[in-house]
Amino acid sequence: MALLNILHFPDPRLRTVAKPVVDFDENLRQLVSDMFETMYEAPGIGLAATQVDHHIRLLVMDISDGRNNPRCLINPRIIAADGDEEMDEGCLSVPGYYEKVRRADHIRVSAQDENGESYQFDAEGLEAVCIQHEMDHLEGKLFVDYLSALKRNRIRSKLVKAQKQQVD
Ligand code: K1U
Ligand code: ZN
Repeated sequence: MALLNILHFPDPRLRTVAKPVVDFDENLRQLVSDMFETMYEAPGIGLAATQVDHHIRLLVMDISDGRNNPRCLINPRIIAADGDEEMDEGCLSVPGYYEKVRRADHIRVSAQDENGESYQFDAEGLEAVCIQHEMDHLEGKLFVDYLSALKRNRIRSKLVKAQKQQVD
């Protein structure tokens, strides 16, 4: 098991569009395990492979209060979406900032598990929001992209300043 480094906005690697997973092998299962460890330690309720500089269509999540309901989505697709809601979102790649984002409230998702088995499920509320947030990462998109340019640039400046202070 290993903790992985989480990329921070505005790192350009966060803009990479992830490629489909084709090999369901031991390397993939090790990455999934490391991503869960990294997400729980952060702590976060989700983590996309993009955030740890692996550009494949893989995300992990656990929105349960007990942190005991791990879920791994590989090659996820939203096959139906309904309603919309506005919810405060945070991001481990944009540390310290929470902003409201409007997204679909109910979604039906198709994905594969670590063994390549396909499955489908319905999600709503925070689970639906988290899946959409993580799937955006796989497209190189961040929640700050839904904000005004003014807000996004303010966040960028503050994070760049904080990152420089960490190096100095
Ligand atoms: O960076 C990420 O993609 C993870 C992100 C997921 C997310 C949060 C809120 C709405 C949508 C998506 C986080 O987990 S940020 C941290 C967070 O929200 C949290 C952390 C610990 C306990 C509860 C929430
Ligand atoms: Zn995020």
